[in-house]
Amino acid sequence: MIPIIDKLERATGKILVFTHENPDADGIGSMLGLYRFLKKKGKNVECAMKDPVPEILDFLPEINNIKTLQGKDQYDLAILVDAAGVFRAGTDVNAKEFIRIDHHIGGEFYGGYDTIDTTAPSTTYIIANLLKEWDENLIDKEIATCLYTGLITDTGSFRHNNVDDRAFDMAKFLVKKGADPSYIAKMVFDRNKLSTIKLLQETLSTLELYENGKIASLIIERKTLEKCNAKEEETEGFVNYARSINGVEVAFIMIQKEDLETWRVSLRGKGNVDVRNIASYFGGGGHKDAAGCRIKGEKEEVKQKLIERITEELKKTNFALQNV
Ligand SMILES: [Mn+2]
Repeated sequence: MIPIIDKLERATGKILVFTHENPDADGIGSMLGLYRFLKKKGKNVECAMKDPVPEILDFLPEINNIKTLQGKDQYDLAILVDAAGVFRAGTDVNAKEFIRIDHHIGGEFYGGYDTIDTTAPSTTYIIANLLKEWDENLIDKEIATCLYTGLITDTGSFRHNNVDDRAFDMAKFLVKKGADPSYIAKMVFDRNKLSTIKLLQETLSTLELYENGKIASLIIERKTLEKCNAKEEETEGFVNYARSINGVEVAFIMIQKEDLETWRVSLRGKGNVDVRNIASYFGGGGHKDAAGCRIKGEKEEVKQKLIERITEELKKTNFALQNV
């Protein structure tokens, strides 16, 4: 038996399932799917995260049962999903023991029950496999909906380079279990708010290209968010418009934080440049085609630093190509 299943089967204390701050659909889908399954198993389980639920995910089953993560709550066992370490929770977590279920490379390890597969298309994929192995009959339409949602969002609707036959096998399994692909796609992709589209319009007007069109940048300042009456979570996916331009190898978006001096940077690649190298240079992390970091400084200065670093990575690629 897989160690983590054996461990959870035996667990009798208070269990927490939690995910990272600025949560995405894979983090929340993983958390809710596992939470509902453990509840059905009769476990004393809670799920919590630091930030409010992104409105776009309000359709997920069990969404109203998510608590606000607070350091003062004490747990016997805390299961972190879709994050490289407890530090990603954005707040203190009090537990006697931690387990990590994730697909990010590197990060913190808590022991032999950690279940990490860096080749998995999503964390919901890993959780679906575990639950299937543990007790397939307990996977209902609600759990399947949570897990399928993480699978389609983390794979960019089965378009990213993390997609292989396993992703489609899992999609088939979850659809058989009741996940409705058309309904979920509609809920996730076709409910844009007017404020989001207005913000997109403003954001696209900041588009700039560098290095003969190989690098593309977008910038969102705090005042633009305010002008459009939009929240930061509405910027999800904007960077992909810059990435989608023919010839662009690396696209990035800089989003100004509340303190006005920190920029949250999302980087996207197309397979030729490992954008994780760029993010990790600035203390961040992620995957080969999608990574992020935070940089402090003035707008132009931060942008120049990023462009310089990306140009370095591009050179490596050109050099590698010339030597083939
Ligand atoms: Mn993920």
